[in-house]
Amino acid sequence: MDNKVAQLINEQVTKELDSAYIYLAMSAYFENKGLSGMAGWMKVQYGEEVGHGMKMFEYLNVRGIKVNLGAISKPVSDFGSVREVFEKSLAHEKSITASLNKIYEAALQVNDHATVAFLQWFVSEQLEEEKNVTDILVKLDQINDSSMGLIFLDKELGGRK
Ligand code: OFO
Repeated sequence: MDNKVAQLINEQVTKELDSAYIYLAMSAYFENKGLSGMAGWMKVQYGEEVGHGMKMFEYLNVRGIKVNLGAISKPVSDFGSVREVFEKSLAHEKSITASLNKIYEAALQVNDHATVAFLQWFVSEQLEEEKNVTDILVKLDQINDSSMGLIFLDKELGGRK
């Protein structure tokens, strides 16, 4: 495998695990605010991110590349509002999409078709991740600070499996 592509995927393993940690901190925030549905939603997201990291980890193994795990940074654990949490989540997902696009382009440049095919799943997944959070932000707009609306949204998000 091309060195640059291998290095970018290696870095992406850490970024996915970093994402997991970010969402776990968001889950803790919601739990502390009594929003157990949102806390559960974030816990599911945490699990998905670990899954993403492990997919990359296994792919490097299959390609015979040694995985070098990087440091995970301390996540933000306090937020000004529910909306701020989801805004931060959307901004984070956009940065992850950009990071994946960079790997995709690097793999295309060296005609690494296996990696391009491998990354297709992540490209679709990012579309879904950004849409999920955007939909929640739209609902938060509709609720417009109504505490009843927030209780209903919390219940709805708690249904995420
Ligand atoms: Fe792994 O997609 Fe979010 O960060």
